[in-house]
Amino acid sequence: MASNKRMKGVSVTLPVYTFNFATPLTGKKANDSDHTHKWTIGLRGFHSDLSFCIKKVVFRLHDTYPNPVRTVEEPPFEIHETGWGEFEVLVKVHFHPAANEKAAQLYHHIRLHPYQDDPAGGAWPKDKPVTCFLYDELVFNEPTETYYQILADNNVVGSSGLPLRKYTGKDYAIPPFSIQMEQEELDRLEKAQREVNQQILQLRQRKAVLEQEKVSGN
Ligand code: SLL
Repeated sequence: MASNKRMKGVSVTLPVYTFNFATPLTGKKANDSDHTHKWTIGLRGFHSDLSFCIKKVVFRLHDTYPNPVRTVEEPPFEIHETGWGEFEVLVKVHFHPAANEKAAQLYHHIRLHPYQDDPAGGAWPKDKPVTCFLYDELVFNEPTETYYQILADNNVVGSSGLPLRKYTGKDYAIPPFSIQMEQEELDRLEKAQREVNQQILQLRQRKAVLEQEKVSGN
């Protein structure tokens, strides 16, 4: 039954990511204009095309582009362009009316250049796309009953939807986000915390020794 009633105390999180891929333009196309790269920017979820919960995505490009506001009403929620410079894109996510939610705003900085060597240590191969992935979460606090049902029907409720393991294959278009990656980050934070605690302890001990020496006049 359709209901706009909100579910008190309920919060549903949908992991998503914005991405861009870029490759240098070569040959004839490169001479037609001052554009140096072709690129794609988009928004994706982890195991479905997101159209069950998103009505449209509006990408706001740099003002140097003709018609900088690009609206995509169907999946895949992505656009293809060419250009010469990097810039920040405002990605506005509009939900279905049943959600009764304001549009969410995400930001993605388009990367055209690798700024690093190939993981193997060599120069970045010319034909290898530069990729940039940004993890994000769409959080629905106290969703309407109708929208909650839509989210539940699409397995968003009760599971993060993230893959268990980090992708290690060769497909450049697949991001590394996973439970494993999250755990590795938590482990790094915990290790850093332990090290800081250890240093604090050592400094306290050193201070106590110094204070003791002062008192006893040594
Ligand atoms: C920069 N601050 O200077 C940035 C701006 C703008 C990129 C980058 C234009 C495409 C067109 C284009 O690539 N703009 O002329 O149609 O790097």
